[in-house]
Formats: sequence, structure tokens, C-alpha cells
Amino acid sequence: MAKTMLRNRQIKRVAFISLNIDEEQSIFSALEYNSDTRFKNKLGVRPKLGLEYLCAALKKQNIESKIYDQELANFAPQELSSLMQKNNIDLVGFQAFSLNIKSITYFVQEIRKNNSIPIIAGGPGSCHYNELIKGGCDMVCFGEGEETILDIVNCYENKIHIENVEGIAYYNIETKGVEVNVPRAQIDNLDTIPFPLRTPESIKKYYDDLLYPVRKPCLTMIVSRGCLYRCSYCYSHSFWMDVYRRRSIENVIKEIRHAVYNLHIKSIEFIDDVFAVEFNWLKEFCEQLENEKFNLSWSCYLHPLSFRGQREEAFLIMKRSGCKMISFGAQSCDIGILRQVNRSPAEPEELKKAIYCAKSMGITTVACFIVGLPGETRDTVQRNFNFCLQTKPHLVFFNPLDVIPFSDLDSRYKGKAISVLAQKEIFTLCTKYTKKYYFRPNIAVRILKDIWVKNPLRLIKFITKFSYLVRKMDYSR
Ligand code: B12
Repeated sequence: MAKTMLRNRQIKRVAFISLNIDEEQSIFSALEYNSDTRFKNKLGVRPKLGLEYLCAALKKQNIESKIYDQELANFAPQELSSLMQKNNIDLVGFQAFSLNIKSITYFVQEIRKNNSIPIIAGGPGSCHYNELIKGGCDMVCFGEGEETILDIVNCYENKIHIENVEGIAYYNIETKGVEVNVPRAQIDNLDTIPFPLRTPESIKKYYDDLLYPVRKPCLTMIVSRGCLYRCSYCYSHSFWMDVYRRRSIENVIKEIRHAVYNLHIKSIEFIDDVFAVEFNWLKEFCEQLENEKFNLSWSCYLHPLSFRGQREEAFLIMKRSGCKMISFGAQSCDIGILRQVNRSPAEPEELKKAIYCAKSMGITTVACFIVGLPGETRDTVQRNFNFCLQTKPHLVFFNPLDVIPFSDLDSRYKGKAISVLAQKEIFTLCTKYTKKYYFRPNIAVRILKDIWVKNPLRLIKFITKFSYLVRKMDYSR
């Protein structure tokens, strides 16, 4: 626990920390290995968009901030602690995921050894606020952070009382307990939020070798917050309080224009849970993007039911405006499983049509499956694999189910077994089917052809990295 409330100080420099989500990698490997050996074969490192938004909010108040990304720099806890001291940091903010809570508390304790500065956390892992505060964080921010971070700064500068900072939990030094303040209303108009803070240099450091159809430098962007779906294994809809908000087309185009002319980007990865959602918005957006003649390529995530009924028209306008790759969150093709996770039994048929439709237009397709959902058996996984062999998406992923704390699935099963498959078998099946898919000569040739057509310069890199990773792949490690 934090021992004192470190108020009455000026906050001039803020450090946001993004740790690896793998605890062992985050704490122990960072101590043992240097970054070159550990990150050589990573397929990609994405910008931390949520933190870039926070940096922009602070910049508007003339507060300097910097993102320390462990995926790029591989700092050990002691190193980070010294950096905070050396760089005269006044406030440290960790981005929390359920999977890195322990690492955060380890880093917090290390930072506290050399620095008497406030340490806060926020992000999707904020639901673990008790653990974070008991682990040494002074405050935890719930939900979106652009307004809260400014109030937090004001609180440390004694301009606002801690009890009046909406949307946080904090350690009360008087009661020695954790207090939870009233929630903060979500920002009504997303267009009022400053664009994420990026620089040409920061963009160059990030890459995703799987996104082979798009050219670098690539930017991640979102056009909405929240998700209209309520999939039981996902935490996104809860995090965004079951509200879906979208930016105006003008606002998105303005951000793109700025990125094209000032950051010289060549492509965009839209990382909304489900991109666009409404056909009319999509149509207008794509038309405006095409008219601007930015010559950008882009990718996005869609639901199997996205633009059902108008799919052909939707994919065509997407393609015309530069869409090169669509990832579908398939999760399962078994109707019983889909029903159990609050998804529609119509999905497998619709997904099939979506994959065929996108491929016929020359758009690269990706299908992602989760192995281990309720009702999963060896047979259902085999059937998902058969579905892939039949529809032949360019890339296919079989990921083991990670039960996200506080998700609907977590509350329903409360630590009990979710399917008849043991964890080890789930890992084995994911490894086996991923390898089986890519080792099929017709599948491998199809991917290589697609790269050759869309981005031949990526061919050698993709082959070396991807084949290494598929060969070495073992989810159980
Ligand atoms: C795109 C995406 C990815 C992408 C890119 C992530 C990235 N680095 O940008 C990829 C595929 C790489 C990815 C990876 C992972 N993801 Co992800 N991802 C998302 C997704 C769909 C959007 C994230 C996003 O950009 N949101 C938009 C920005 C604006 O919001 P934000 O990041 O949450 O930030 C805001 C607030 O959270 C807050 N905030 C954030 N950090 C901090 C810190 C402080 C100090 C403060 C005050 C506030 C604050 O302020 C920000 C601005 O408002 C979300 C679902 C969703 N819609 O949120 C899942 C989601 C966040 N991911 C999730 C998970 C589990 C992961 C992985 C751990 C998966 C894994 N097992 O590897 C990794 C973690 C990797 C990492 N370190 O980033 C979960 C998190 C659940 C949880 N409780 O931990 C989510 C909610 C989806 C789900 N399955 O339920 N992800």
C-alpha cells in the first residue's frame, strides 16, 4: 500500500508504462536477457493507442508525457525505476490488463524504492483495482481516461479534492482502506477528444508483420468506442459500459489527413472491436476516403454478420477506398457453442459468404478461432479446422481461451472447467491445427501468392519470420 498521499506537487512530466502481458517475460526475462535476443522473432508490436490518447489530453494542458513500452525497450524493474528518477518524472501511470497486474505491482514496488512520486494505473485491468491498490498504486482510473487523468493531475496539484475525482478508486491513508468514487460519465461527443499523440519517430518503431498487405508506416486508429455485441468471453462491452459511441466521418478524416501530411503514413489498421457497424456510415466514410486520394491501404476487424444483406456492396466500397485485409472474429463454427457465448447460430453460414465475398474482391481474409469455449470437444475443433480448409481464409488463428476476469464467462463458471478439454489439450489442439493449416502446400502457396501480388517487398521477411514462428509454435510453453 502507498503510505502517504503525495499531494501538493506540480506535475510537469508524466510517464505512461506499458508492460508485457506475460508476467515471466515482463519481470524475469527482462532481468536476464537483452532486447535483441528476446524480440527478434516477434511478429509485431502495436502502438499503445489508449496511452497516446492520454498523452494528447495532457499535452493540451502543457504537460509533457512519454510512453515507456516494454515491448520495445525491454526494461527491467530496476532500470525503469532509475529512468523515472533520471527523467524527473512527477507521475507514473501503468496501463493495466488482467494478465499484467502482478507485474505492475512488482514494478511499482521497485519504483517506490528510489522515487517518492504518485503512481497510478488504468486501462482494461482497472477492474483489479483492489489488487493494484494493495500492490502499491495510489489510484486506479476506471473507463476512459482523457478527462480523469487531468483531474488526477489537478488533485496532486491540490486544485481538486480526491473525493471529487470521478471514475477512480484510491487508497485512503486515513481509513487505510480502498475508496471508490462515483463513476465518470463517458465523453458524450468523441469528436471533442484530441487526436492521439504520435510522432513520425514513434510510428516507425511499431510494426505488424502479419499485416502484409498494408505498407509501412502504419498507424492504429479507432472510429468508435464500445461494442454492440455482448460475447460472453469478452470484457470490452463491460469496460465501455454497454454503450457504443462513434466519431463523425469528418473527425476521422481530419485525423487521417493530419497523419498523412504530418506523419507520412501509408496505411491504417482500424482496431475497433467491430469496424463501422452501420452501412450508411461505412459508405460515406469510404467515399470520402476515396475522394481525398490519400492512396492509403487499410485493414479492420469485422463480425461474421457485419453488413449482412449488403455485404457485396460494403466490401466493394471498402476495397475501392483501400481496404486490403479483413479479420473476422469467427471464434467457433459450432452452433451450440455460439449460442452458449451469446452469438448467433447464423454466423457460420454468413462467415462463409463473407470470406468468399472478400476473397473474390482480392481482399486478404483472416479468421480467428477460440479453442476451449463452453461445449468444445475435439470434434468441434476439428470441424472448425474443416471449415477453414473449405473456405481457405489467407490466415487462420486458433487461440486458446483466456478466461478474462469479470467477463460473463468468468462469472458463469467461477473457476470451474468450461469444456471437457483440459488446458493442456487446448494448447496442443491450437498448436496442432495452426501448424496443420499452414503446412498444407496449397494454403502456403496461396499466402505467398497473395503477398507477391500485394506487397512483394514483404515476402522474404514474412517467410522467414512466419515459418520460424509456426515451426516453433507451442502454446503450452
Ligand atoms: C485492438 C486491441 C488489441 C490489439 C492492439 C492493442 C494495443 N496495444 O493497442 C492487440 C491485438 C495487439 C491486443 C492485444 C491484447 N489484448 Co486487446 N484489445 C484491443 C481492443 C479491441 C481495442 C483497444 C483499444 O485501442 N481501445 C481504444 C483505447 C482508446 O482505449 P484503451 O486502450 O482502453 O485506453 C483508454 C482507457 O482504458 C484508459 N487507460 C488506458 N490505460 C490507462 C492508463 C492510465 C494510467 C490511465 C489513467 C488510464 C488508462 O484511457 C484510455 C483512453 O480513454 C480492446 C477492446 C476495446 N474495445 O477496448 C481489446 C482488449 C483491451 N484486449 C484485451 C486483451 C486480453 C489483450 C491481450 C492481453 C491478449 C493476449 N492474451 O495477448 C493483449 C495485450 C497486449 C498489449 N499489451 O497491448 C482485453 C483486455 C481484458 C482485460 N481485462 O485485461 C480487451 C478488453 C478485449 C477482450 N478480450 O475483452 N489487443
